[in-house]
Amino acid sequence: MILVTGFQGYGGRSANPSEVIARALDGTRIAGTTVRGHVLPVDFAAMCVQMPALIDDVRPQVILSLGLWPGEPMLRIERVASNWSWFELPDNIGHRQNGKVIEAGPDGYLSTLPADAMQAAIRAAGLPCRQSATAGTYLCNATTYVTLHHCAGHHPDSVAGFMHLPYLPAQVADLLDQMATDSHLEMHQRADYASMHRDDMIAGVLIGLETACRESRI
Ligand code: PCA
Repeated sequence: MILVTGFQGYGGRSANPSEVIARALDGTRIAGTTVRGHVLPVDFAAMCVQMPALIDDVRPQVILSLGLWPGEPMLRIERVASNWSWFELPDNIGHRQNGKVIEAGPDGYLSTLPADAMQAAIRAAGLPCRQSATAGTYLCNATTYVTLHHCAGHHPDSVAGFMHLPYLPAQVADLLDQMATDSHLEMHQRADYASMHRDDMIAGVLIGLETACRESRI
């Protein structure tokens, strides 16, 4: 099995591209293996319980979690999860996790996905993709950390990691309208207008997963 997770909307946004992509991929077959798409709540405490339980239940060989990074212009494969949370925004139940993700955990984990090969394959298909050395300090980093910590202790043969996604184009169209209505900032003062079409995100994620399966001999 392959596990793909996305998140609900958060920070006042009704949609999250990662939810759209996780739902779209649910049931897809890759390399003879079925994809299970699951949407996680934007809730630190619930994620800390649900993610390990989901991994124990699905027993996936490949785990790719997805989330929105507002303003990111391309698919962004995360290399590192750190044991540090600094929630600038409360999660959807109003909690701000400021401190360690797991109190007794190590300082960080490196993604076990074949990031170089995934990036090369996605780019070869004509889709923009890069790697990053920080998944931030919000829930996406915490989810990656919890996943890698759980796999290290209980599922050492699974490969796991995270990919951040840009906004969907319709979200940026709404932002532009909202900005024009609010008239608080000039357009050049914001840097979160990049977007990518849903079909391109799906194509890129599928290529990434195919590559991860091939490299893991699945
Ligand atoms: N992005 C947030 C959390 C949920 C999401 O989609 C993040 O980057 O941490």
